[in-house]
Amino acid sequence: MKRVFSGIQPTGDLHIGNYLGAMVNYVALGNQLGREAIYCIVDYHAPTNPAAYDKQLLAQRTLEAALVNMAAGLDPDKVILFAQSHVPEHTELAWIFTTQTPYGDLTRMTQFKDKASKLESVPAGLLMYPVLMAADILIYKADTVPVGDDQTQHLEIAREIARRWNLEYGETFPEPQTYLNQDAPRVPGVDGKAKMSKSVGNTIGLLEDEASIWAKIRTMPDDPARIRLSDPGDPGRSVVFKFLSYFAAPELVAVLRQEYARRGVGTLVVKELLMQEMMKKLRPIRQRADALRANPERVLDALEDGARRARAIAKATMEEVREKFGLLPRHTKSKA
Ligand code: AQP
Repeated sequence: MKRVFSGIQPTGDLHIGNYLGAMVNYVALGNQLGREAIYCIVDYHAPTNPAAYDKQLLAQRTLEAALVNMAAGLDPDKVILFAQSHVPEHTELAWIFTTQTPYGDLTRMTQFKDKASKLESVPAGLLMYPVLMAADILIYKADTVPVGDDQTQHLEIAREIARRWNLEYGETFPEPQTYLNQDAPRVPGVDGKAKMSKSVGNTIGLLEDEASIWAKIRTMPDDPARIRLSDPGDPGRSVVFKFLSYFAAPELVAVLRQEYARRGVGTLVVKELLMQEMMKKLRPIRQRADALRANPERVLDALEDGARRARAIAKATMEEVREKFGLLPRHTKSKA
């Protein structure tokens, strides 16, 4: 059976970067026959970045992340959805992998260097993040991992960990492949520069208030090639057009590009259309989120059922791993 796995952090409000880069593919792969899809709210990853972790909010955010994924189309009858901490085998496997992973492989990770450079005191967990991520994936022997391209380097390390293990302890894990949304592998922030990230504060939240979204779109940087209205402009350099291409039909984008090039429309019109097209996609998600919020038991039940199903797979892998790793099996007391 082919297996898909991915995780999403409960570190704040999910944004359209998470949605386009990863969640859209969670749903698409979850609907494919012949694949088992496993998705996890990775609550043990959240405290690795002290700037994004809040013990008062962690449980609520974990529930909310599951709720938003269900509102975005994840069907817990078709996929396994659960909270990472409900399947403790993830951290057990992560420890075994930690003992087998060279320190230098972890210190060269771009995300580690980036995040660590902003902290006064760097938790060891931030360094170990990719090892826990490898354990999250490999404990299910998953071969396909839908993520944004910011995770490409972490997937390389997961493959290396699998390869090293298979060589040393015998064939156990597949080498998991990154599965990108080719149309939106890295969604830029509303500033048009850095990747859209919760920690940078350049996001559009999936459930954000419409007035607040419009305020962000209205003030998005304009096309740098159109300083004066008479300038021809270049939609290829315009972040507004980029966002439009995520949400509008390609025919509409093509017509608008032509109109824009012959100066028939200005950026404000494109921004208004972007708002309109984006809300067409986001409104149904909000409606489903409201319905789930009125009935949180549905989300809690889905997580409970998901953890039970995930744990059955994780336990079987750990039995195999413990034996291959050479640990003393637990002894069953004889009755005599
Ligand atoms: N801007 C993005 N474009 C495409 N994909 C993205 N992802 C995140 N941002 C973008 C993908 O979303 C999935 C879940 O991400 P995460 O929970 O690991 O959070 P993150 O990558 O840490 O998201 P942020 O907002 O960037 O958080 P901070 O600021 O804390 O680092 C992943 O598959 C990710 O690739």
